Amino acid sequence: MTLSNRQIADIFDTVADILQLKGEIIHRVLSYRRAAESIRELPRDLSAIAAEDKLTEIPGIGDTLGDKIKEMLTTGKLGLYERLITEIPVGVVEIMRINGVGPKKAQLFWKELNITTVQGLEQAARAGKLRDLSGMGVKSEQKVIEGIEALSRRQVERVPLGTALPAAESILGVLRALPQCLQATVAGSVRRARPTIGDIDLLVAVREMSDSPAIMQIFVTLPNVARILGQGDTKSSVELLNGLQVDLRVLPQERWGTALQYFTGSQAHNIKTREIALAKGFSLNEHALSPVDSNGTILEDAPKLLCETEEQVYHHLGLQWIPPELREDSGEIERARDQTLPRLITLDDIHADLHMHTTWSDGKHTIREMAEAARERGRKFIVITDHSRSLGVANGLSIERLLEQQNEVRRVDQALNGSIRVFHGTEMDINADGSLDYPDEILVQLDFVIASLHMSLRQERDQITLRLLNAIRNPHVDLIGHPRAQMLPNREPVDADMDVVFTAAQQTGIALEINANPARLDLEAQYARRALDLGILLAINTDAHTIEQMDLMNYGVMTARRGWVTPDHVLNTWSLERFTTWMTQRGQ
Ligand code: DGT
Ligand code: CA
Ligand code: CA
Ligand code: ZN
Repeated sequence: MTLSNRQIADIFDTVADILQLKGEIIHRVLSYRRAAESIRELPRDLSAIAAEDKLTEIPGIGDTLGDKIKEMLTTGKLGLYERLITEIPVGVVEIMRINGVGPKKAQLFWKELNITTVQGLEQAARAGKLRDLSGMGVKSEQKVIEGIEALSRRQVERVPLGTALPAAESILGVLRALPQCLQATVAGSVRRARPTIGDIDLLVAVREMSDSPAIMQIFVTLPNVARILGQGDTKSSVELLNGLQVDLRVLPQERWGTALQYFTGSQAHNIKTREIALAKGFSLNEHALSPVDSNGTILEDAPKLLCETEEQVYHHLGLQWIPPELREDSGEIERARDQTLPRLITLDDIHADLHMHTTWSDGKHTIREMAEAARERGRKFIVITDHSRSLGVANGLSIERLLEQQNEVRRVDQALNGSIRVFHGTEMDINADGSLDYPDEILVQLDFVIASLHMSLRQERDQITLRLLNAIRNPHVDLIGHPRAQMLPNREPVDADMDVVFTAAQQTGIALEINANPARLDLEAQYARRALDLGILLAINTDAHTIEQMDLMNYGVMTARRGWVTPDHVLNTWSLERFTTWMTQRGQ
């Protein structure tokens, strides 16, 4: 059996861990980590890419790692990994991953006390056996215990962007109101709009660093702070009641640009920008661009370049300013150098919402209420898409009720008199056996048809792929809703063969959804980007079950931006005329 992308990424991650434990040079460790990360984000199977001999086109994969991937694909194993795991017990790798332990200490506990499991480490720590080791003490022993406790407390490692962003905004609201605060923003993975977040990184600019302590004091005593993890003048960290960690950095206004660029990341993007800076004779960090000599040593007497804006940082590097959502070292730097970054979609481009539910199935508001709320939000047209008959749990519509609903949609549409157009559609289930939940003679009567997977999501790859193909090949279906059926942060996507799915979509001209609900964000960015490359149309929809959920559109837009999506490829940026023409032509 061939290894999946995920299995290969896991092997690379463990290799990185073990190499780090063995004290390998950090460059080698990082190259395995970067490869693992890159593989997890791939929109295609490694085996398919290998068959086209294109492994080295994957960011972070060169000849060496490409060969290792081939080895795993053909033999199901990696010789290097097999060797490494005989050298170091797996438990030691786990210990290394505990917050506050790291490779050096894991090695120490193993060599000195023969500790090879997390449980063994906890016992030793509680028995006071760690404090006498060299470099340890009562305090660091306590830290180990806390690290292990945090391990069991933290059920999920990452939280959805939809949890982190509002938490960040609410803290920023408090900080921005302080007189010492000149500006405040979120950086890190939240600013890059990753679908899940490790921790929140906030930045505040002040005129003088003497303004910092007052800000830090307010920050660490916010009402939703559970614990203070550290408090200083330049950096403080807290854990919120919901378990999220927030890092706040305070810095002088004149260094805002370099700091924002640095702390937005990603690490891979920053490695590249630092290389470019070095080639231009500068060392780039969060404080400044500092002139260096030919050995890369900072020239202390030479004046440093301070940047108050990110645009200045990128300008000094000879680059166009790069939208944060693109900063993953996946081609954005090359395009910025050529001044050819795409004009990414924004929330202002969105005129429509093509997926929403009402009281007819499992929504909370009526058709009229949803339509008026959409109009208030500036939408020019919407489609009402309640669930279909098989989805009993969601009060799915029988054929009779569906047709009855159509009358009401028409009435509401007329009553609103062109101030917003309301179309009638469905979110039809793709049944477990691959059949579609309504017959063609019913589908043909609807304005717009979404087909989605909701049940039997753990089926074998062939069956899941077949279900999607049946929907894609039906000429009455216009859009596949949340195509991978993932739930963030923990429910895995379906195991469909996405190459096959995309090829079929390309042939039939069906559109694929980016579902904006932060629990879904599906298609994810890398798949959206692949769809775009193949010329497949997209739609960004809220799938709102309440009026309030219509405001989640921005998460879909951020995801699309991460996927390099430009407005023209997205149905709901189109004019009413263009959309209706497209709709009418399909299914004929
Ligand atoms: P997360 O928190 O796991 O969702 O992901 P990020 O990207 O927010 O990562 P985080 O919080 O560790 O750091 C935020 C950014 O700050 C990161 O993208 C790059 C920068 N950064 C922080 N620490 C370091 C570091 O030690 N080295 C480098 N090169 N960059 C760093
Ligand atoms: Ca972070
Ligand atoms: Ca952080
Ligand atoms: Zn839905």
